[in-house]
Amino acid sequence: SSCASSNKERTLAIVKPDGLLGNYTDDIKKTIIEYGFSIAEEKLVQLDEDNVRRFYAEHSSKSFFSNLVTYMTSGPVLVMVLEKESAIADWRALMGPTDANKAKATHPHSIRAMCGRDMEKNCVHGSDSPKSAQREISFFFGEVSTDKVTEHDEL
Ligand code: RTP
Ligand code: MG
Repeated sequence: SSCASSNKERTLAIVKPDGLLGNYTDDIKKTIIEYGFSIAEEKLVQLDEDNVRRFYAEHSSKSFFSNLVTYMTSGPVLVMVLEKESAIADWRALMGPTDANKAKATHPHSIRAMCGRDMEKNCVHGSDSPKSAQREISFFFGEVSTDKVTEHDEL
């Protein structure tokens, strides 16, 4: 109907380096489509340290931060804007809990159960609120910050 698009919400999803290198991208995308999301934007990028420090700035004081920077710069990532009604909450639910071991135990059909490994290597990211989604989408697809991210053309 003519009003359908007004209910749609956008969220930022990332297939992290372990997901990409483990060849889970096709299965993840299939699941995304099955669950009714559309992929509005996508690009493959190689993040550098500065990109990750800014993207995950909320975690800068955490003990795991330097490991997170190493992990997220270890290979290319696939960044996507997903669109549907309740996209933010629904994508978080589809990813499953942060700890992939917990995901395997309690959310066996989640994406992190499928391709994650532990508390850190959990193969996907999702925005956690409307405010985060807006910030993260413009981080990767806004006119100002996009050129700070090097496009990875070969994969
Ligand atoms: P994300 O932001 O990537 O979607 O993950 P999340 O909301 O489920 O989890 P968050 O608390 O925001 O943590 C961000 C990412 O940091 C890594 N992490 N490592 N070793 C650890 O204790 C630890 N805790 C978090 C994970 O890669 C997590 O997704
Ligand atoms: Mg988070």
